[in-house]
Amino acid sequence: MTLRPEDERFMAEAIRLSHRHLGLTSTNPSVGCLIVKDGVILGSGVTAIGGRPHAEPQALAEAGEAARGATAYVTLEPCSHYGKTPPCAEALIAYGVARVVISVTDPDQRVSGRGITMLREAGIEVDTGILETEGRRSLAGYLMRQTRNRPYVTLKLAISADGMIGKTGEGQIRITGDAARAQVQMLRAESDAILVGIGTAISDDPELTCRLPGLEDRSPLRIVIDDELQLPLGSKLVRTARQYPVIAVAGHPPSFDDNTDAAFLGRRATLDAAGVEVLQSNSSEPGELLEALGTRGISSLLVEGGAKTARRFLDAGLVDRILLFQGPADIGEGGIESPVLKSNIPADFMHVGESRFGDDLCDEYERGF
Ligand code: AOF
Ligand code: ZN
Repeated sequence: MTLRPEDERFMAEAIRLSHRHLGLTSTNPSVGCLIVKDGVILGSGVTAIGGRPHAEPQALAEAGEAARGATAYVTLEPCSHYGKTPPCAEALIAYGVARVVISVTDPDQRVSGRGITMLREAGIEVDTGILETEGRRSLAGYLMRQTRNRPYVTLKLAISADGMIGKTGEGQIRITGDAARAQVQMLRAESDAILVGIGTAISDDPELTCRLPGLEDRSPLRIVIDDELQLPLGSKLVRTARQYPVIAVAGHPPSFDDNTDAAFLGRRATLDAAGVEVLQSNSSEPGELLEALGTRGISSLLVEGGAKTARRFLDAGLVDRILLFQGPADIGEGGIESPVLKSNIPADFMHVGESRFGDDLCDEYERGF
């Protein structure tokens, strides 16, 4: 491995670029690629919305003839398979790139080292593992789905200064300010799906869309854990279901179709008619639901509460990242205690970030995988 001083700088730039299409390329990862010669970026590409074209051919096309002898920085190992597009490794060879710098190797069985081998066999110098931690973070959803057939799960909680996530009987209350709320909307845009429990769906009547100007179409698939199918027809979720898809997860096993429970079947038919998809999954096993979501191509899931739902995922060991937003005010009497606080984050999580949004703080914790 012969690293150059500028390698990390350009890889960081390629990773930043890949963020542009996070949540928009599933089941493909959002990959960033730069073509660089003599310290100058000649071409850049990010996996297109919908997953194709891949990043490399776009960056190469932009660089054109000048790509000959250049270095390509790619956040994921270039593909080696004839999928819906020809292999990116072949394109890099054809354009005459001299060196390829990769952050993360691709676990896809069709690639998995073969992309690197193809490049090396063509005489191209290849270096891997550059900014690997950051690269893996940017590809977390893709990597999790590829290796464990489930989405990468981020638990987001907004807590008051005294550690509460709400107040009994008061629905949505303001805990954090506008800047933190905008950040949460951005997280929604970057996620394939978002999930809440029925308690939150009823008490808060959330819409769970991304309402940032210009990013409305990046709203994630909205999922409610709704064991008995109590989601009200008048809720914002149901009323917007035809525009932004909603799944209600009933707590019965997939085989359940018991004609004796006519009330349940009636609610199922009513929700279905309102445009809400009903998915039946054993409610005591969040892993079963995650597997079903992984199979559908969902790579990243944002869990937004409430306390019971958060606990279900935490207890099952199915949270990969925790984002703890903390507002400056107390809630006091009647507060609903947060399932996690800074003081009792599970031991297998590492504190990896701390940011400020107006008067609010956001701490980020990650579990390696
Ligand atoms: C790259 N560059 O920008 C991306 C890659 O269905 P296909 O044919 O598009 O192939 C999907 C696979 O391609 C995916 O599982 C991953 O291995 C790779 N994604 N590869 O060289 C890219 N998005
Ligand atoms: Zn490719």
